[in-house]
Amino acid sequence: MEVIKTHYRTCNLCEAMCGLEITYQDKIILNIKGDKKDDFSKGHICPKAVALQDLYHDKDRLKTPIKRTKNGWIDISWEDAFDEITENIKSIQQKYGENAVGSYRGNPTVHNTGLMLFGAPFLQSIGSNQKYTATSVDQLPHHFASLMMFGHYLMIPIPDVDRTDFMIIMGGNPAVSNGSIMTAPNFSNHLKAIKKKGGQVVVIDPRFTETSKIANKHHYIKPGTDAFLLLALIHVIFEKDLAMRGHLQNHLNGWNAIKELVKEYPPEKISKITGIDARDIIELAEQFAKAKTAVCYGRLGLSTQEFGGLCQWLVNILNCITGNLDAVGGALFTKPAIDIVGMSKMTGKTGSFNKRQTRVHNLPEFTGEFPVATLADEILTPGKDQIKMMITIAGNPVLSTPNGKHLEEAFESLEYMVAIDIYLNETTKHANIILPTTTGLETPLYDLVFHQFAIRNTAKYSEVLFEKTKEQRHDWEILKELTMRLNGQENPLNLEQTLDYMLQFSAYKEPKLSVAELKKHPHGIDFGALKPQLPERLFTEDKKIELAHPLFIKDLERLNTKLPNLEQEVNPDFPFSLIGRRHLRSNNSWMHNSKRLVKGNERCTLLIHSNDAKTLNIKEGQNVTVTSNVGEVKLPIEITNSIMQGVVSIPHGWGHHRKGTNISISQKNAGVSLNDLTNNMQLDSLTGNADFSGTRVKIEA
Ligand SMILES: Nc1nc2c(c(=O)[nH]1)N[C@H]1C(S)=C(S)[C@@H](COP(=O)(O)OP(=O)(O)OC[C@H]3O[C@@H](n4cnc5c(=O)[nH]c(N)nc54)[C@H](O)[C@@H]3O)O[C@H]1N2
Ligand SMILES: Nc1nc2c(c(=O)[nH]1)N[C@H]1C(S)=C(S)[C@@H](COP(=O)(O)OP(=O)(O)OC[C@H]3O[C@@H](n4cnc5c(=O)[nH]c(N)nc54)[C@H](O)[C@@H]3O)O[C@H]1N2
Ligand code: SF4
Ligand SMILES: [Mo]
Repeated sequence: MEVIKTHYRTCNLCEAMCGLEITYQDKIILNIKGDKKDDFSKGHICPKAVALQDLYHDKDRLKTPIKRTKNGWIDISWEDAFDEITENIKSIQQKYGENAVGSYRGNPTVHNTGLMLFGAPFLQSIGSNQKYTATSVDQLPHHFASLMMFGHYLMIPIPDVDRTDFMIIMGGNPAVSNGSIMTAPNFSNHLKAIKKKGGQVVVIDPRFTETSKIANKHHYIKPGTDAFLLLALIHVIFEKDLAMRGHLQNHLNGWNAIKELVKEYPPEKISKITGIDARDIIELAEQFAKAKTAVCYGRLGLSTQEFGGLCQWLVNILNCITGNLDAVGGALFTKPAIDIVGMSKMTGKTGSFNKRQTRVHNLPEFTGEFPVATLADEILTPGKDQIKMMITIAGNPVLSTPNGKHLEEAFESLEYMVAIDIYLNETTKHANIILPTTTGLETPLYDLVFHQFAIRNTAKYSEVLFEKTKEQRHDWEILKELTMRLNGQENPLNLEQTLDYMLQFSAYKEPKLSVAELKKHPHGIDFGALKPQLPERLFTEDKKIELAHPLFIKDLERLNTKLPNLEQEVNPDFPFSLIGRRHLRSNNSWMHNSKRLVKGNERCTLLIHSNDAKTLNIKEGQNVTVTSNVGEVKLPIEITNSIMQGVVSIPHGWGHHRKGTNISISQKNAGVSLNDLTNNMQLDSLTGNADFSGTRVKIEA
């Protein structure tokens, strides 16, 4: 027997970047706990990190390539798999053109250094415009607002939670999600600290969430109406003469235009639309503007709605006109050791919008990708540039994109499909070949994205804990091999060498950074709190913040056309609004194969207000049918008083009952898929992001 050893690494499952301390012996994990010596996460972990061992030992996980045949799946060699895939890419492109090969990259991409570094060259070697990712069912509106206002799609302001006196949280539940586009491990503790020092936390959400429980105040809001609320808050701040230009006064374009246009949104008019009392709106605006420091943070629930682009723009405006943008205690920009934003000065990659449109629904490109809600129709609709082959990488769009059933049908119609994934699941079962990868404890990790979104400037490299077996491949090795076969050029750098190359541009010179140096700091390096960086960091041509970008002004017209509808109360065919939710022991759609994470009470339930349950005459635990204009699901109800009347909620990421998968524990805890109800035609037409919060349903016993 080996001696007991300890390994330190960062958890790769969500955005919090918690440091882990793992003790093990002979490839057996003895314990996974929080790394107290990691200054950033200070020993915090959640139950998902402990399940990393389940992922490592999971018998259902694929280790060698498999190929679908008439008689079921068979193992094939890596060599044969690479040959077959490259032949198919080439022949399909020869027959139908370059754009006939589509790709979708999912969320674990941004948690995987290899996929981050080797994904783009791979897609370049394919040369197709038909590129999709999970961004357009998630944070696209943040990128959109950043590109239009600051000139760079990754310049997203991060709440300075440790130094703020007042925080508004809209459409985010960081007490469960552990924070998103705001890497702050143990987020609940940061909130408690704001309260402890006499500050305030206000949550605005259609559900009284786990975060609301920690906050000082909660306001229920009707789903999809946040843009109106934000306009009213800004209205009050200007009307009461509480707006201030602050240190950015000489770097703001469009101040007066904003002041003028919000005149149309007095709280009295907005109150009925949002369901929030006018006095509460006024009070909130005043408190926010008068607080010494304050920050408004809007996350997933704010982005995945019909006016997600306007919402994220208005959040930035609210922070800016109260002097809290680029200010300590407000919203600040990061400068991590590998600074992708800073490096754009060399690469020129700052983001793009509407350079081309999708073929079927004429939707805009954003930074090289199209909105994934339109993917099924791009596959199913005949014509030039129709997608005939798909490559999915670390994604499960059948469960995670709107109208999953429609996408299943589309995948079935493809001539060829490849999935780079660890499981045979709801999406990958449609592939002809699945290329399995290492994951979690077997992979090296440098968080290229989450250091860029963290509340402090930090750097950390995690080495592999368990070396992969001879038959396994890392994601980056697979992509590198395929790229070489497609473009004929061998990339001379491996993963560590690529990171070394990037680290040499670090703004931090002490210590001199390299992968070797980072390995000497297994608990990470802290370069301090975020600092104001404007106007120098701006990427706009005139080095000014574009407050009143014409695209947003124009989109307000679209918002205004909604006013009469929203004032009308209920849609008789579909009287309920449907929203999603997350659980601490789920991670999107793919961690339900860990027994420890799915045990206990059924979690995939329909949350419904007690008064609504009474009206419908349905009882706790009873099965109901939920129907939208695209589909229906059956699931048990859970009665509560902590959701707005007229709103119901189904957690996202379930629906593992589909046949032909090999995820045995997930199948036993199947639940239903929220995205069998959401509509792929329902979008924020400004950004192309999916509109989940606008889903309307009816409920029958
Ligand atoms: N209605 C509704 N829909 C939603 C949401 C919602 O709140 N409501 N949330 C949205 C959000 S925020 C997101 S990010 C998306 C997520 O959407 P997706 O990214 O499409 O889905 P995931 O469930 O994250 O699936 C990840 C896939 O990657 C695989 N995988 C895991 N680790 C690795 C790895 O290391 N390498 C490789 N190659 N594969 C790996 C898993 O097996 C799984 O198949 O869903 C979105 N969809
Ligand atoms: N445990 C766990 N952690 C996760 C994940 C997970 O699946 N499980 N997923 C990770 C991923 S990929 C992401 S992107 C992040 C997301 O992290 P968060 O942004 O915190 O996302 P959610 O927890 O889905 O919270 C969204 C909130 O928006 C509310 N909401 C819905 N519609 C509206 C609306 O119209 N207006 C307002 N104001 N609120 C609305 C919902 O009630 C919900 O409370 O979490 C990450 N962390
Ligand atoms: S909060 Fe996120 S990063 Fe931290 S242990 Fe849990 S899953 Fe991992
Ligand atoms: Mo996400």
